[in-house]
Amino acid sequence: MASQDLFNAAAEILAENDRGTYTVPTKGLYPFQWNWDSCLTALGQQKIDEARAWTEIETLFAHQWPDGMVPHIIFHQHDDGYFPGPTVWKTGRPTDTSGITQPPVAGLVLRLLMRRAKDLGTCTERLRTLLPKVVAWHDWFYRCRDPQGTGVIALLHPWESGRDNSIDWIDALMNVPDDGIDPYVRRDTQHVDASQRPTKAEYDRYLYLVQHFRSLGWDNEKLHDASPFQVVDPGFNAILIRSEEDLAHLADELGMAELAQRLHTRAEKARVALETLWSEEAGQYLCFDRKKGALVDSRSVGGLLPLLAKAGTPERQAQLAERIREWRSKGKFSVPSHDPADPRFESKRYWRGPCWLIVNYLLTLGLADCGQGEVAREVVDDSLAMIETGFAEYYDPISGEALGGGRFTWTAAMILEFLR
Ligand code: 9WN
Repeated sequence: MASQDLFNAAAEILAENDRGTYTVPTKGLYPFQWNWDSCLTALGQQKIDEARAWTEIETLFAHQWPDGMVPHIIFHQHDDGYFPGPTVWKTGRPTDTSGITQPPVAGLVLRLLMRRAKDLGTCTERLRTLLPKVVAWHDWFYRCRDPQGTGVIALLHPWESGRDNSIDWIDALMNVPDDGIDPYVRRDTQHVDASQRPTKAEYDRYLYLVQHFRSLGWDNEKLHDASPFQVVDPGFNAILIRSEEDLAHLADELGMAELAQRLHTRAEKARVALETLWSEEAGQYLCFDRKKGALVDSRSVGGLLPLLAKAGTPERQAQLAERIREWRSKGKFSVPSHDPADPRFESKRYWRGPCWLIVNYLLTLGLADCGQGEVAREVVDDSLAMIETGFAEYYDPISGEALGGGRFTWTAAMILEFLR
């Protein structure tokens, strides 16, 4: 497709999924506002309507919890098409929300929006209001998800990672009980072929965790220690570090030197802690299971994302870039969400193998920063090639086939970024 046609097709999807002050990921399958979807979508929206992009993020932060947490779903309107809905979460917020969070891309997105701002005065004003809220979210992460002060934070639910059914979580998740769960009916498998979605055994545990946290009144001062699932994800932590540094730069630009220093210092500590997740044997970063006290033997794309935080030595960064090429050579397109050489790899099942354009985008930012521009260009080319099969939720890295939900918002937004 010619660039202008692609631009128009992507813009049409953003418009179609726009609900005025927020955007749904796709009609039917995901009828509410999702946290990291919205932030990444704002990047695409900026190309069309800068003011609308800021509104997207402001709407999300209008539903921040008093303790600083920013929920992963905001249930703006009633819709039975998605499970689990507000009656399962029961978080008791004025507008219903879920009770867990998602990858903190807001900070890095805000810096990009500012760098490309057309109406600098208005954007600066909007940033002044948003920045303290994003900082409060980061403070929440380190207070509630790293109570021992290790420098890295833990996820308490696979949905928080945004990489829901990754092989990274299998072992830790199977240690979560599956008894006493209220009867439920999944809706996702009514929209999408079940072979492209998580299994029932996984959903049972996802729901056990939700019910367990609900029974603790969603009190974030208690949840970490009480959770049977505590996993440190290098990808999630890298996003947090990158966003933290971007917030520090923005704070500096706003003349908030003290805040900028505090954020820089915390990011530095996190960067050092992230290196404890490096595995020489795997040649990449791995998750750490806090309950077990051990690294997780699972080579997923989460372990390549530290490129985004410019983590590690140039040698380690080169190894991560090498992984991307190696995984691509076993299929056809980059970047599979898991090493195709792993027998547990599944090319069509959600986060067990398929390529996701948002992850590709984050990796291209990191690759470019780490002096790996050539690999970054290959990732962009592959992303543009896969889009020929449709603006899908994810793609088979071997065939390039469009999978999951269709006419997907953040996929369209990423195409607008790649066309830049
Ligand atoms: C649970 C909306 C979200 C993304 C996640 C993706 C998927 C939800 C689900 O869809 O997760 O949050 O029900 O499968 O894994 O990254 O934010 O697009």
